[in-house]
Amino acid sequence: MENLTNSGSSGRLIIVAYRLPFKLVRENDQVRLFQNSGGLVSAVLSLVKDTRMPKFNTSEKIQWVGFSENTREELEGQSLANEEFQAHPVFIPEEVNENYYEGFCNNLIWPLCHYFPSLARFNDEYFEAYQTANRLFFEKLDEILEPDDTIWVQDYQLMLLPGMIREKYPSNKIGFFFHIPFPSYELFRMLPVRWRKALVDGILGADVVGFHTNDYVEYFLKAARLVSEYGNKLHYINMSNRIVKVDSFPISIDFEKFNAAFDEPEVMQARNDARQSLKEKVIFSVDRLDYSKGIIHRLKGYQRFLERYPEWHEKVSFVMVVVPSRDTIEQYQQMKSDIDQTVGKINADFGNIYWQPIIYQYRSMPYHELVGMYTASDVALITPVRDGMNLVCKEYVASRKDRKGVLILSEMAGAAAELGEAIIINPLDSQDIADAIKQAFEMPVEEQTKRMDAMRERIKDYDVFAWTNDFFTQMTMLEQEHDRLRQV
Ligand code: GDG
Repeated sequence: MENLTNSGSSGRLIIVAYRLPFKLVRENDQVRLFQNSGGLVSAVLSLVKDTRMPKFNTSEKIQWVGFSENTREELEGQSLANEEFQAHPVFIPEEVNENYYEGFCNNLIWPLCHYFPSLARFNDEYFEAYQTANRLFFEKLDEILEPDDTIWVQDYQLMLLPGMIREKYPSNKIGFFFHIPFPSYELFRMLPVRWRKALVDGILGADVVGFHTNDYVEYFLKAARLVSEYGNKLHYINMSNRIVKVDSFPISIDFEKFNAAFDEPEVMQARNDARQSLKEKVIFSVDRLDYSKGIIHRLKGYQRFLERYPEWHEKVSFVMVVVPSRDTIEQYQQMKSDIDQTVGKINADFGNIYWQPIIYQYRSMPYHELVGMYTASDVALITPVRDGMNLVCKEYVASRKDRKGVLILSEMAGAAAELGEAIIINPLDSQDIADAIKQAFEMPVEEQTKRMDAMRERIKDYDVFAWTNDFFTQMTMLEQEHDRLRQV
Protein backbone atom coordinates (compact mmCIF):
# COMPACT_ATOMS: atom_id res chain seq x y z
CA MET A 1 0.00 0.00 0.00
CA GLU A 2 1.31 3.41 -0.93
CA ASN A 3 2.29 5.46 2.06
CA LEU A 4 0.18 8.58 1.85
CA THR A 5 1.44 10.19 5.02
CA ASN A 6 1.52 13.88 4.21
CA SER A 7 3.04 16.90 5.86
CA GLY A 8 0.85 16.36 8.88
CA SER A 9 -1.43 19.31 8.26
CA SER A 10 -4.50 17.11 7.83
CA GLY A 11 -6.01 15.27 10.76
CA ARG A 12 -7.23 11.76 11.23
CA LEU A 13 -10.37 10.16 9.91
CA ILE A 14 -12.77 9.03 12.62
CA ILE A 15 -15.73 6.86 11.71
CA VAL A 16 -18.61 6.56 14.14
CA ALA A 17 -21.07 3.76 13.42
CA TYR A 18 -23.23 1.51 15.53
CA ARG A 19 -21.09 -1.47 14.53
CA LEU A 20 -17.32 -1.75 14.83
CA PRO A 21 -15.38 -2.76 11.69
CA PHE A 22 -14.56 -6.14 13.17
CA LYS A 23 -16.05 -8.74 15.43
CA LEU A 24 -14.23 -9.22 18.70
CA VAL A 25 -14.07 -12.85 19.72
CA ARG A 26 -12.56 -13.94 23.01
CA GLU A 27 -10.39 -17.02 22.84
CA ASN A 28 -8.48 -18.13 25.96
CA ASP A 29 -7.99 -14.70 27.49
CA GLN A 30 -7.12 -13.24 24.10
CA VAL A 31 -9.42 -11.17 21.92
CA ARG A 32 -9.18 -11.99 18.22
CA LEU A 33 -10.37 -9.55 15.59
CA PHE A 34 -12.33 -10.65 12.54
CA GLN A 35 -12.67 -7.78 10.09
CA ASN A 36 -16.11 -7.37 8.49
CA SER A 37 -16.20 -7.53 4.74
CA GLY A 38 -19.21 -5.19 4.57
CA GLY A 39 -19.57 -2.31 2.15
CA LEU A 40 -18.79 0.43 4.62
CA VAL A 41 -15.50 -1.12 5.72
CA SER A 42 -14.14 -1.39 2.16
CA ALA A 43 -15.49 2.04 1.32
CA VAL A 44 -13.67 3.55 4.26
CA LEU A 45 -10.47 1.72 3.41
CA SER A 46 -10.63 3.19 -0.07
CA LEU A 47 -10.40 6.62 1.47
CA VAL A 48 -6.83 6.09 2.53
CA LYS A 49 -5.80 3.85 -0.35
CA ASP A 50 -7.09 5.99 -3.19
CA THR A 51 -4.50 8.56 -4.24
CA ARG A 52 -7.18 10.90 -5.64
CA MET A 53 -8.67 11.32 -2.22
CA PRO A 54 -8.33 14.18 0.18
CA LYS A 55 -5.51 13.04 2.43
CA PHE A 56 -5.96 12.04 5.99
CA ASN A 57 -3.10 11.50 8.31
CA THR A 58 -2.37 7.89 7.42
CA SER A 59 0.54 7.61 9.79
CA GLU A 60 -2.29 6.77 12.16
CA LYS A 61 -4.87 4.08 11.64
CA ILE A 62 -8.47 4.93 10.89
CA GLN A 63 -10.16 5.50 14.22
CA TRP A 64 -13.53 3.78 14.55
CA VAL A 65 -15.96 4.39 17.38
CA GLY A 66 -18.66 1.72 17.69
CA PHE A 67 -20.79 -0.27 20.09
CA SER A 68 -19.08 -3.16 21.83
CA GLU A 69 -20.90 -6.42 22.42
CA ASN A 70 -18.20 -7.29 24.95
CA THR A 71 -18.07 -5.82 28.41
CA ARG A 72 -15.44 -3.34 29.53
CA GLU A 73 -13.85 -6.04 31.73
CA GLU A 74 -13.57 -8.49 28.86
CA LEU A 75 -11.66 -5.99 26.75
CA GLU A 76 -9.45 -4.62 29.53
CA GLY A 77 -5.81 -4.53 28.44
CA GLN A 78 -6.52 -5.94 24.97
CA SER A 79 -5.25 -4.40 21.75
CA LEU A 80 -8.26 -3.41 19.68
CA ALA A 81 -6.51 -2.62 16.45
CA ASN A 82 -5.56 -4.41 13.28
CA GLU A 83 -3.46 -3.11 10.40
CA GLU A 84 -6.09 -0.63 9.30
CA PHE A 85 -8.38 0.25 12.18
CA GLN A 86 -8.12 1.31 15.76
CA ALA A 87 -11.39 0.52 17.53
CA HIS A 88 -12.82 2.62 20.34
CA PRO A 89 -15.58 0.54 21.91
CA VAL A 90 -18.65 2.20 23.38
CA PHE A 91 -20.16 0.31 26.29
CA ILE A 92 -23.92 0.65 26.56
CA PRO A 93 -25.72 -0.89 29.54
CA GLU A 94 -28.00 -3.70 28.42
CA GLU A 95 -31.29 -2.09 29.45
CA VAL A 96 -30.32 1.14 27.67
CA ASN A 97 -29.26 -0.72 24.56
CA GLU A 98 -32.55 -2.58 24.49
CA ASN A 99 -34.60 0.61 24.50
CA TYR A 100 -32.11 2.35 22.21
CA TYR A 101 -31.25 -0.23 19.55
CA GLU A 102 -34.15 -2.68 19.65
CA GLY A 103 -36.53 0.06 20.73
CA PHE A 104 -36.03 3.49 19.19
CA CYS A 105 -33.93 2.31 16.22
CA ASN A 106 -35.60 -0.91 15.19
CA ASN A 107 -39.10 -0.61 16.62
CA LEU A 108 -39.66 2.97 15.59
CA ILE A 109 -37.24 4.58 13.14
CA TRP A 110 -36.79 1.49 10.94
CA PRO A 111 -40.53 0.81 10.38
CA LEU A 112 -41.34 4.51 10.00
CA CYS A 113 -38.61 5.08 7.41
CA HIS A 114 -39.66 1.95 5.52
CA TYR A 115 -43.32 3.04 5.39
CA PHE A 116 -44.63 0.58 7.98
CA PRO A 117 -46.12 3.10 10.44
CA SER A 118 -48.43 0.46 11.91
CA LEU A 119 -45.35 -1.39 13.21
CA ALA A 120 -43.86 1.74 14.79
CA ARG A 121 -43.86 1.80 18.60
CA PHE A 122 -43.79 5.21 20.25
CA ASN A 123 -42.37 5.00 23.71
CA ASP A 124 -40.82 7.71 25.90
CA GLU A 125 -38.21 5.29 27.30
CA TYR A 126 -37.05 4.62 23.74
CA PHE A 127 -36.24 8.27 23.11
CA GLU A 128 -34.55 8.70 26.47
CA ALA A 129 -32.35 5.69 25.75
CA TYR A 130 -31.63 7.05 22.25
CA GLN A 131 -30.37 10.28 23.78
CA THR A 132 -28.34 8.41 26.41
CA ALA A 133 -26.74 6.11 23.85
CA ASN A 134 -25.88 8.96 21.46
CA ARG A 135 -24.34 10.73 24.46
CA LEU A 136 -22.22 7.62 25.24
CA PHE A 137 -20.91 7.62 21.66
CA PHE A 138 -20.14 11.32 22.06
CA GLU A 139 -18.26 10.77 25.32
CA LYS A 140 -16.05 8.15 23.69
CA LEU A 141 -15.38 10.50 20.78
CA ASP A 142 -14.68 13.33 23.19
CA GLU A 143 -11.86 11.27 24.75
CA ILE A 144 -10.00 10.96 21.46
CA LEU A 145 -10.92 13.96 19.30
CA GLU A 146 -8.20 16.34 18.10
CA PRO A 147 -8.67 19.71 16.39
CA ASP A 148 -7.92 18.61 12.79
CA ASP A 149 -9.85 15.35 12.86
CA THR A 150 -12.66 14.73 10.37
CA ILE A 151 -15.59 12.75 11.73
CA TRP A 152 -17.93 10.69 9.58
CA VAL A 153 -21.09 9.61 11.43
CA GLN A 154 -23.14 6.74 10.00
CA ASP A 155 -26.83 6.10 9.93
CA TYR A 156 -30.10 6.26 11.79
CA GLN A 157 -28.71 5.00 15.10
CA LEU A 158 -26.71 8.23 15.53
CA MET A 159 -28.84 11.15 14.35
CA LEU A 160 -28.24 13.23 17.50
CA LEU A 161 -24.48 12.81 17.44
CA PRO A 162 -23.46 15.44 14.83
CA GLY A 163 -25.28 18.09 16.88
CA MET A 164 -23.55 16.98 20.08
CA ILE A 165 -20.14 17.14 18.40
CA ARG A 166 -20.84 20.55 16.82
CA GLU A 167 -21.75 22.05 20.17
CA LYS A 168 -18.38 21.30 21.73
CA TYR A 169 -16.22 21.24 18.58
CA PRO A 170 -17.43 24.05 16.29
CA SER A 171 -14.45 23.78 13.92
CA ASN A 172 -14.09 20.05 13.19
CA LYS A 173 -15.38 18.78 9.86
CA ILE A 174 -18.36 16.46 10.33
CA GLY A 175 -20.11 14.31 7.74
CA PHE A 176 -23.31 12.34 8.23
CA PHE A 177 -24.70 9.59 6.01
CA PHE A 178 -28.19 8.09 6.27
CA HIS A 179 -28.33 4.54 4.85
CA ILE A 180 -32.10 3.96 4.88
CA PRO A 181 -34.90 5.88 3.15
CA PHE A 182 -35.65 9.29 4.62
CA PRO A 183 -39.47 9.24 4.62
CA SER A 184 -41.91 11.74 3.22
CA TYR A 185 -43.04 14.39 5.69
CA GLU A 186 -46.39 12.72 6.33
CA LEU A 187 -44.52 9.81 7.88
CA PHE A 188 -41.87 11.87 9.63
CA ARG A 189 -44.47 14.07 11.28
CA MET A 190 -45.82 11.03 13.14
CA LEU A 191 -42.92 11.52 15.54
CA PRO A 192 -43.65 13.77 18.53
CA VAL A 193 -42.65 17.37 17.74
CA ARG A 194 -39.76 17.45 20.22
CA TRP A 195 -38.30 14.22 18.82
CA ARG A 196 -38.60 15.43 15.22
CA LYS A 197 -36.88 18.65 16.06
CA ALA A 198 -34.10 16.96 18.03
CA LEU A 199 -33.41 14.57 15.15
CA VAL A 200 -33.34 17.24 12.45
CA ASP A 201 -31.20 19.57 14.56
CA GLY A 202 -28.91 16.68 15.46
CA ILE A 203 -28.32 15.74 11.83
CA LEU A 204 -27.75 19.38 10.90
CA GLY A 205 -24.75 19.50 13.23
CA ALA A 206 -22.89 18.01 10.24
CA ASP A 207 -21.32 20.00 7.39
CA VAL A 208 -22.37 17.52 4.71
CA VAL A 209 -25.45 15.32 5.05
CA GLY A 210 -25.78 12.48 2.55
CA PHE A 211 -28.68 10.31 1.39
CA HIS A 212 -28.92 7.69 -1.36
CA THR A 213 -31.39 9.44 -3.66
CA ASN A 214 -32.70 12.88 -4.59
CA ASP A 215 -36.12 11.98 -3.21
CA TYR A 216 -34.70 11.36 0.27
CA VAL A 217 -32.82 14.67 0.01
CA GLU A 218 -36.04 16.50 -0.89
CA TYR A 219 -37.92 14.88 2.00
CA PHE A 220 -35.21 15.81 4.45
CA LEU A 221 -35.06 19.42 3.22
CA LYS A 222 -38.80 19.66 3.64
CA ALA A 223 -38.57 18.24 7.18
CA ALA A 224 -35.84 20.78 8.01
CA ARG A 225 -38.04 23.59 6.66
CA LEU A 226 -41.18 22.53 8.48
CA VAL A 227 -39.73 21.22 11.72
CA SER A 228 -37.01 23.72 12.43
CA GLU A 229 -37.86 26.50 9.96
CA TYR A 230 -34.46 26.31 8.30
CA GLY A 231 -34.57 27.81 4.84
CA ASN A 232 -32.61 26.25 2.05
CA LYS A 233 -31.14 27.49 -1.21
CA LEU A 234 -31.16 24.40 -3.38
CA HIS A 235 -29.03 21.90 -1.45
CA TYR A 236 -27.67 24.36 1.08
CA ILE A 237 -29.24 25.05 4.47
CA ASN A 238 -28.28 28.33 6.06
CA MET A 239 -27.68 27.91 9.78
CA SER A 240 -26.82 31.59 10.47
CA ASN A 241 -23.15 30.98 11.34
CA ARG A 242 -22.51 28.15 8.88
CA ILE A 243 -23.92 26.30 5.90
CA VAL A 244 -24.90 22.65 5.65
CA LYS A 245 -24.83 20.83 2.34
CA VAL A 246 -27.50 18.15 1.87
CA ASP A 247 -27.04 15.97 -1.18
CA SER A 248 -27.48 12.53 -2.70
CA PHE A 249 -24.59 10.08 -2.80
CA PRO A 250 -25.92 6.73 -4.06
CA ILE A 251 -23.82 4.12 -2.25
CA SER A 252 -22.18 1.57 -4.49
CA ILE A 253 -19.99 -1.52 -4.45
CA ASP A 254 -16.48 -2.59 -5.39
CA PHE A 255 -17.29 -3.25 -9.06
CA GLU A 256 -13.88 -4.73 -9.93
CA LYS A 257 -14.01 -7.20 -7.05
CA PHE A 258 -17.34 -8.66 -8.19
CA ASN A 259 -16.41 -8.51 -11.87
CA ALA A 260 -13.13 -10.36 -11.26
CA ALA A 261 -14.83 -12.92 -9.04
CA PHE A 262 -16.51 -14.38 -12.15
CA ASP A 263 -13.23 -16.14 -13.05
CA GLU A 264 -12.17 -17.24 -9.57
CA PRO A 265 -11.92 -21.05 -9.37
CA GLU A 266 -14.09 -21.33 -6.25
CA VAL A 267 -16.79 -19.20 -7.84
CA MET A 268 -16.62 -21.15 -11.10
CA GLN A 269 -16.97 -24.38 -9.16
CA ALA A 270 -19.97 -23.04 -7.24
CA ARG A 271 -21.54 -21.84 -10.50
CA ASN A 272 -21.07 -25.22 -12.18
CA ASP A 273 -22.42 -27.11 -9.17
CA ALA A 274 -25.48 -24.87 -9.08
CA ARG A 275 -26.10 -25.20 -12.80
CA GLN A 276 -25.87 -28.97 -12.62
CA SER A 277 -28.27 -29.42 -9.76
CA LEU A 278 -30.87 -26.85 -10.87
CA LYS A 279 -33.42 -26.71 -13.69
CA GLU A 280 -32.80 -24.91 -17.00
CA LYS A 281 -34.00 -21.51 -15.77
CA VAL A 282 -32.73 -20.22 -12.44
CA ILE A 283 -34.10 -17.35 -10.37
CA PHE A 284 -32.11 -16.13 -7.37
CA SER A 285 -32.78 -13.86 -4.43
CA VAL A 286 -30.89 -13.15 -1.21
CA ASP A 287 -31.74 -10.79 1.62
CA ARG A 288 -31.81 -10.38 5.36
CA LEU A 289 -35.02 -11.45 7.05
CA ASP A 290 -36.94 -8.18 7.10
CA TYR A 291 -40.46 -7.03 6.26
CA SER A 292 -38.98 -4.25 4.12
CA LYS A 293 -37.48 -6.79 1.72
CA GLY A 294 -40.85 -7.94 0.34
CA ILE A 295 -40.11 -11.67 0.66
CA ILE A 296 -43.74 -12.75 0.99
CA HIS A 297 -44.77 -10.54 -1.94
CA ARG A 298 -41.99 -12.08 -4.00
CA LEU A 299 -43.29 -15.56 -3.20
CA LYS A 300 -46.83 -14.51 -4.15
CA GLY A 301 -45.50 -13.18 -7.45
CA TYR A 302 -43.72 -16.45 -8.16
CA GLN A 303 -46.85 -18.38 -7.21
CA ARG A 304 -48.84 -16.28 -9.70
CA PHE A 305 -46.21 -16.99 -12.35
CA LEU A 306 -46.59 -20.74 -11.80
CA GLU A 307 -50.40 -20.46 -11.91
CA ARG A 308 -50.55 -18.36 -15.07
CA TYR A 309 -47.68 -19.82 -17.06
CA PRO A 310 -47.78 -23.62 -16.56
CA GLU A 311 -45.58 -24.09 -19.63
CA TRP A 312 -42.66 -23.25 -17.32
CA HIS A 313 -43.43 -26.00 -14.80
CA GLU A 314 -40.50 -28.33 -14.19
CA LYS A 315 -38.20 -25.95 -16.06
CA VAL A 316 -37.49 -23.42 -13.34
CA SER A 317 -35.73 -23.38 -9.95
CA PHE A 318 -36.12 -20.40 -7.65
CA VAL A 319 -33.24 -20.32 -5.16
CA MET A 320 -34.23 -18.11 -2.26
CA VAL A 321 -31.71 -17.36 0.48
CA VAL A 322 -32.88 -15.58 3.60
CA VAL A 323 -30.23 -14.49 6.05
CA PRO A 324 -31.21 -14.59 9.74
CA SER A 325 -31.60 -11.13 11.21
CA ARG A 326 -33.25 -9.70 14.35
CA ASP A 327 -34.96 -13.05 14.84
CA THR A 328 -35.26 -12.70 18.59
CA ILE A 329 -38.04 -10.18 17.88
CA GLU A 330 -41.50 -11.76 17.81
CA GLN A 331 -42.55 -9.93 14.65
CA TYR A 332 -39.56 -11.34 12.77
CA GLN A 333 -40.26 -14.85 14.07
CA GLN A 334 -43.82 -14.53 12.78
CA MET A 335 -42.52 -13.36 9.41
CA LYS A 336 -40.12 -16.30 9.27
CA SER A 337 -42.93 -18.74 9.92
CA ASP A 338 -45.13 -17.07 7.22
CA ILE A 339 -42.28 -17.47 4.76
CA ASP A 340 -41.72 -21.12 5.76
CA GLN A 341 -45.41 -21.86 5.26
CA THR A 342 -45.71 -20.07 1.93
CA VAL A 343 -42.64 -21.83 0.54
CA GLY A 344 -44.01 -25.16 1.77
CA LYS A 345 -47.37 -24.52 0.16
CA ILE A 346 -45.93 -23.52 -3.21
CA ASN A 347 -43.63 -26.56 -3.27
CA ALA A 348 -46.48 -28.84 -2.23
CA ASP A 349 -49.02 -27.39 -4.70
CA PHE A 350 -46.80 -27.24 -7.76
CA GLY A 351 -43.84 -29.55 -7.14
CA ASN A 352 -43.49 -33.26 -7.73
CA ILE A 353 -40.90 -35.93 -7.14
CA TYR A 354 -38.79 -34.57 -10.03
CA TRP A 355 -39.16 -30.89 -9.37
CA GLN A 356 -38.98 -28.54 -6.40
CA PRO A 357 -40.11 -25.04 -7.51
CA ILE A 358 -38.37 -23.24 -4.60
CA ILE A 359 -35.07 -24.14 -3.04
CA TYR A 360 -35.01 -22.23 0.20
CA GLN A 361 -32.26 -21.71 2.75
CA TYR A 362 -32.52 -19.77 6.02
CA ARG A 363 -28.80 -19.31 6.49
CA SER A 364 -26.17 -16.98 5.05
CA MET A 365 -23.85 -18.28 2.37
CA PRO A 366 -20.09 -17.87 1.90
CA TYR A 367 -18.99 -15.20 -0.57
CA HIS A 368 -17.91 -17.61 -3.35
CA GLU A 369 -21.29 -19.36 -3.20
CA LEU A 370 -23.08 -16.01 -3.31
CA VAL A 371 -21.22 -14.95 -6.46
CA GLY A 372 -21.58 -18.49 -7.79
CA MET A 373 -25.35 -18.05 -7.54
CA TYR A 374 -25.27 -14.51 -8.98
CA THR A 375 -23.45 -15.83 -12.03
CA ALA A 376 -25.47 -19.04 -12.37
CA SER A 377 -28.84 -17.25 -12.39
CA ASP A 378 -30.92 -16.24 -15.37
CA VAL A 379 -32.83 -13.81 -13.19
CA ALA A 380 -32.17 -11.89 -9.97
CA LEU A 381 -35.55 -11.20 -8.37
CA ILE A 382 -35.20 -8.22 -6.05
CA THR A 383 -38.52 -7.02 -4.72
CA PRO A 384 -38.19 -4.90 -1.56
CA VAL A 385 -41.30 -2.97 -0.61
CA ARG A 386 -38.86 -0.28 0.57
CA ASP A 387 -35.05 -0.21 0.52
CA GLY A 388 -32.66 2.69 1.04
CA MET A 389 -30.50 1.53 -1.85
CA ASN A 390 -30.10 -2.30 -2.10
CA LEU A 391 -26.60 -3.50 -2.87
CA VAL A 392 -27.54 -7.03 -3.91
CA CYS A 393 -28.81 -5.82 -7.30
CA LYS A 394 -25.59 -3.89 -7.93
CA GLU A 395 -23.49 -6.93 -6.97
CA TYR A 396 -25.53 -9.11 -9.34
CA VAL A 397 -24.90 -6.76 -12.25
CA ALA A 398 -21.20 -6.28 -11.44
CA SER A 399 -20.55 -10.02 -11.19
CA ARG A 400 -22.06 -10.66 -14.67
CA LYS A 401 -18.81 -10.42 -16.58
CA ASP A 402 -20.53 -12.63 -19.19
CA ARG A 403 -23.00 -9.72 -19.75
CA LYS A 404 -25.97 -12.05 -19.44
CA GLY A 405 -28.82 -12.36 -16.97
CA VAL A 406 -31.85 -10.22 -16.23
CA LEU A 407 -32.42 -8.03 -13.21
CA ILE A 408 -36.00 -7.68 -11.97
CA LEU A 409 -36.00 -4.78 -9.55
CA SER A 410 -38.58 -3.12 -7.33
CA GLU A 411 -39.34 0.51 -8.01
CA MET A 412 -39.23 0.99 -4.22
CA ALA A 413 -35.47 0.34 -3.99
CA GLY A 414 -33.22 3.39 -4.08
CA ALA A 415 -31.19 1.53 -6.73
CA ALA A 416 -34.12 1.74 -9.19
CA ALA A 417 -33.26 5.40 -9.75
CA GLU A 418 -29.93 4.31 -11.27
CA LEU A 419 -30.77 0.98 -12.87
CA GLY A 420 -33.51 1.87 -15.33
CA GLU A 421 -32.50 -0.98 -17.70
CA ALA A 422 -33.73 -3.54 -15.18
CA ILE A 423 -37.30 -4.79 -15.51
CA ILE A 424 -38.82 -2.46 -12.95
CA ILE A 425 -41.81 -3.84 -11.04
CA ASN A 426 -44.22 -2.86 -8.33
CA PRO A 427 -43.47 -5.40 -5.57
CA LEU A 428 -47.05 -5.34 -4.26
CA ASP A 429 -48.43 -6.43 -7.64
CA SER A 430 -48.16 -10.22 -8.02
CA GLN A 431 -49.19 -10.07 -11.67
CA ASP A 432 -46.46 -7.53 -12.40
CA ILE A 433 -43.86 -9.87 -10.86
CA ALA A 434 -45.27 -12.89 -12.72
CA ASP A 435 -45.18 -11.07 -16.07
CA ALA A 436 -41.67 -9.77 -15.39
CA ILE A 437 -40.40 -13.32 -14.80
CA LYS A 438 -41.98 -14.45 -18.08
CA GLN A 439 -40.52 -11.46 -19.91
CA ALA A 440 -37.08 -12.18 -18.43
CA PHE A 441 -37.17 -15.85 -19.47
CA GLU A 442 -38.12 -14.90 -23.01
CA MET A 443 -35.64 -12.03 -23.34
CA PRO A 444 -33.16 -12.57 -26.21
CA VAL A 445 -29.51 -12.72 -25.15
CA GLU A 446 -28.67 -9.59 -27.22
CA GLU A 447 -31.18 -7.59 -25.24
CA GLN A 448 -29.93 -8.97 -21.94
CA THR A 449 -26.42 -7.89 -22.90
CA LYS A 450 -27.55 -4.45 -24.02
CA ARG A 451 -29.26 -3.82 -20.69
CA MET A 452 -26.43 -5.36 -18.65
CA ASP A 453 -23.79 -3.28 -20.47
CA ALA A 454 -25.58 -0.04 -19.65
CA MET A 455 -26.01 -0.94 -15.98
CA ARG A 456 -22.47 -2.31 -15.64
CA GLU A 457 -20.99 0.83 -17.14
CA ARG A 458 -22.87 2.99 -14.65
CA ILE A 459 -21.84 0.95 -11.59
CA LYS A 460 -18.25 0.77 -12.82
CA ASP A 461 -18.15 4.56 -13.16
CA TYR A 462 -19.74 5.17 -9.78
CA ASP A 463 -18.32 2.41 -7.61
CA VAL A 464 -17.91 2.53 -3.86
CA PHE A 465 -14.61 4.36 -4.22
CA ALA A 466 -16.29 7.08 -6.27
CA TRP A 467 -18.96 7.24 -3.56
CA THR A 468 -16.51 8.01 -0.75
CA ASN A 469 -14.49 10.25 -3.03
CA ASP A 470 -17.61 12.21 -3.88
CA PHE A 471 -18.63 12.59 -0.25
CA PHE A 472 -15.24 13.81 0.93
CA THR A 473 -14.72 16.06 -2.06
CA GLN A 474 -17.96 17.77 -1.04
CA MET A 475 -16.66 18.09 2.51
CA THR A 476 -13.51 19.77 1.24
CA MET A 477 -15.35 22.00 -1.20
CA LEU A 478 -17.78 23.21 1.42
CA GLU A 479 -15.25 25.66 2.79
CA GLN A 480 -15.08 27.32 -0.63
CA GLU A 481 -18.87 27.24 -0.92
CA HIS A 482 -19.10 28.95 2.45
CA ASP A 483 -17.12 31.87 1.07
CA ARG A 484 -19.05 31.99 -2.19
CA LEU A 485 -22.50 31.81 -0.59
CA ARG A 486 -21.65 34.48 1.93
CA GLN A 487 -21.08 36.83 -1.00
CA VAL A 488 -24.38 36.00 -2.80
C1 GDG B 1 -28.74 -1.23 4.45
C2 GDG B 1 -29.98 -0.66 3.71
C3 GDG B 1 -28.50 -0.07 1.78
C4 GDG B 1 -26.41 -10.75 2.14
N1 GDG B 1 -26.54 -12.07 2.33
C5 GDG B 1 -25.32 -12.61 2.26
C6 GDG B 1 -24.41 -11.60 2.01
N2 GDG B 1 -25.11 -10.45 1.96
C7 GDG B 1 -24.55 -9.12 1.70
C8 GDG B 1 -24.86 -8.68 0.29
C9 GDG B 1 -24.84 -7.17 0.42
C10 GDG B 1 -25.31 -6.93 1.86
O1 GDG B 1 -25.17 -8.17 2.55
C11 GDG B 1 -26.77 -6.50 1.93
O2 GDG B 1 -26.86 -5.16 1.57
P1 GDG B 1 -28.22 -4.44 1.15
O3 GDG B 1 -27.88 -3.09 0.67
O4 GDG B 1 -28.91 -5.23 0.10
O5 GDG B 1 -29.16 -4.45 2.43
P2 GDG B 1 -29.12 -4.01 4.02
O6 GDG B 1 -28.34 -5.00 4.80
O7 GDG B 1 -30.55 -3.87 4.41
O8 GDG B 1 -28.37 -2.58 4.10
C12 GDG B 1 -29.78 -0.80 2.20
C13 GDG B 1 -27.31 -0.51 2.64
O9 GDG B 1 -27.61 -0.39 4.04
C14 GDG B 1 -26.07 0.33 2.34
O10 GDG B 1 -26.29 1.68 2.54
O11 GDG B 1 -28.23 -0.40 0.42
O12 GDG B 1 -30.88 -0.23 1.52
O13 GDG B 1 -31.17 -1.34 4.12
O14 GDG B 1 -23.54 -6.68 0.29
O15 GDG B 1 -23.87 -9.21 -0.56
N3 GDG B 1 -23.10 -11.82 1.87
C15 GDG B 1 -22.66 -13.12 1.98
N4 GDG B 1 -23.52 -14.15 2.24
C16 GDG B 1 -24.84 -13.95 2.38
O16 GDG B 1 -25.58 -14.90 2.63
N5 GDG B 1 -21.36 -13.40 1.82
